[in-house]
Amino acid sequence: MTSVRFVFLFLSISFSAFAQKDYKLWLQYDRITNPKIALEYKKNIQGIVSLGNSETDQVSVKELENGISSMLGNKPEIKSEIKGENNLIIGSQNSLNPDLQKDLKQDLDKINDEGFIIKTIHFRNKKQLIISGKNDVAVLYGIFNFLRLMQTNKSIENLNITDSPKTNIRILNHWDNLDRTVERGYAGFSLWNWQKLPDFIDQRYIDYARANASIGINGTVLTNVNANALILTSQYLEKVEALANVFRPYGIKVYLTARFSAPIEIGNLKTADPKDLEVINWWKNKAAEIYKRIPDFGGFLVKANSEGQPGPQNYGRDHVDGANMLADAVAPFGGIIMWRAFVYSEHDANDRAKQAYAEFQPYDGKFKENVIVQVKNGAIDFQPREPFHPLFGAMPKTPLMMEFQITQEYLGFSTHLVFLPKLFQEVLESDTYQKGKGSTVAKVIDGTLYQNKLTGIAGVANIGNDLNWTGHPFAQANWYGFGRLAWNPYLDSETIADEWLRCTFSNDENFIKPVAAMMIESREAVVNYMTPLGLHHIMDTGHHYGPGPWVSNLSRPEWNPTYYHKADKNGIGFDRSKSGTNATSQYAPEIEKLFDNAATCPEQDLLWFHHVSWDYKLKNGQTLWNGLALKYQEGVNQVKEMQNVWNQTEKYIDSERFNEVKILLEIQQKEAKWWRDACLLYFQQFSGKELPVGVEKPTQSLEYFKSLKFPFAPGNG
Ligand code: GCV
Repeated sequence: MTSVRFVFLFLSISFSAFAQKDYKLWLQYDRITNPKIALEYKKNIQGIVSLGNSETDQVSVKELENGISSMLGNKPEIKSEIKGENNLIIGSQNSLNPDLQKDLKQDLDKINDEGFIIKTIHFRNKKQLIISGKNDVAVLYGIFNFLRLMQTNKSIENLNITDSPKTNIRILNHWDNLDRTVERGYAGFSLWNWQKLPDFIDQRYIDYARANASIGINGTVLTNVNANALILTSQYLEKVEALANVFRPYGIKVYLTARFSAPIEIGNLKTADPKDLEVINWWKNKAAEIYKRIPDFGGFLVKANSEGQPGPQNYGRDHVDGANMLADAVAPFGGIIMWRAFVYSEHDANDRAKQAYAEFQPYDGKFKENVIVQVKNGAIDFQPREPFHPLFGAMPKTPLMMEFQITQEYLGFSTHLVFLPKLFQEVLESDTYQKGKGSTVAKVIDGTLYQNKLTGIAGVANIGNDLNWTGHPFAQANWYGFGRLAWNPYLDSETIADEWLRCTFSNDENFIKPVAAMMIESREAVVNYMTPLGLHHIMDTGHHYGPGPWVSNLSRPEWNPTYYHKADKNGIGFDRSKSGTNATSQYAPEIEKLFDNAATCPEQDLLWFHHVSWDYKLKNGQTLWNGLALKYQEGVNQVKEMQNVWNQTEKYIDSERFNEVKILLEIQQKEAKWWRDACLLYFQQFSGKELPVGVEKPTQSLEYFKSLKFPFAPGNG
């Protein structure tokens, strides 16, 4: 009995230590081990003086106190006034005394409403450090930035930092259902415990807000775009209000998805026609009801007339009618509408990749001021690699916001280590040429290309109630990286990986260097073992887990992988050039020209735009068939190399996270081989060619791979 109890005790101790590390994300605040750095920090932070007293200010002081005492081993003194030197003074513009305001005037002029200043000053002849901004949330951003400087062991001796976010709406989209399942969620169930809300406030809600604020995320859409109207009933709005109250001090606004047919489903109306007066009034009253509860409610995100969701077209109206009607309802309260452009129809025989552009581009300039159109990064659907969406840059009179997917629907779920900032960066850096050279997607998104006032980036969240929030410890880096890029779309993924590793694991260069390189490589690895050379959407259908290039029996043609790869005896790939669907014509002439010609098309996108023969010569002299097979093999080799790198890290980090990642990489390696073998065996039927030297022989038959079924794969509703 005793030994059983002992074992249980032991297990629960090690379990909670494990849970704690994983749970703390990038806010570990580990003790600083470098004595020189620790000394410098101690010298410069003799006390904390908080000049403000709002809820946010209190959160700021608490975060500083916790962070600093955990990193330095002793609690800094909290002072009520600026006495002595080497204090850390925190306070927003209005709380600064006139002398400080004068000292910081130039810096305050440089930042926007959410920007911050971290500066070493000499105030009344004494050296001090000050963190300020135009309001208390901006100061909180500064504080998290300061703590990050400490976590990454940077000098704080002589600071002079001003930084402002480049986009206004930096938002997570939770595809969370009211029954707590998460569409395309691979980290457990939804964080939102609707049954216990509004009375029970889970500590997780607070830690979620902290984590988001630490990377500058300022909004969250709580519910799935495949929306349930019930969220708009008073029974649920009371719960939403409770969450909004938790998030407010952290500068996070709450948004909801609006089901277009809600006036019928919960309002007892006969129609949801956006031109119907009763419908218009219903939405106006609903908005008023929400704002009465939540005065800073952000607005609605809407998926309409897409994949079976109701919308204005059900009543012979268009997207502009629908979006503008909702925009009018929230405008008096300062709300916005994020209207999604993710549309394609089974009644449209056109190439799916062309449909969103064809439908939305003509609406340019027709939306109300408080509407922003949310566009996925590519024209199909969050593939391991897609060329940038042709709508970017093509709607100069309409604000467009980016929709990235942080959850790995098409990238191995939460089992595969894939560092997504690399993918995000590739998209943001893409040059649309819509206003000449240098018209990058980032400039469309941050509004500098067309001087849009409303700007934003959304990320489909990868968060659930798993102990480590995201299923894979490294998937935390994708949440982190998304936030950092939403703040500054020009950051590079190397910087993000470096920061995240230092804050999450260790500052030891021997750990950082190889692991950062592994993260950077991981994105190309997944492309190689799943969809090399521009292949796309060949995942098994429905759940999208594993390969399914053979699937061809679904009712909607564009749901079948065979629609996308078009492999036959003559070759492989989707001809989107002039000789095919002419999707290339949706890009600016410079890009159209580049993509339209197989010889100039970047090889990474070749099969996205061209159907080429199995003997087509690649730039490295290989035939297409050999090159494709070698790419699949390269992907597998890259995962093996990731394992080698990881296996060397044991001495630098805790054994719990080390082991967890090790096991996950073993699964990733197995699944990379599964992808390689299944795809090559399938495509070989058409190419009729042997595998080239260097490609390992498959260990199973094509029939075996085809027989695999996953009826309960997660995230599939
Ligand atoms: C929320 C893809 C996903 C769907 C998702 C949809 C969307 O089709 O598979 O699960 O639905 O995108 O973005 O609306």
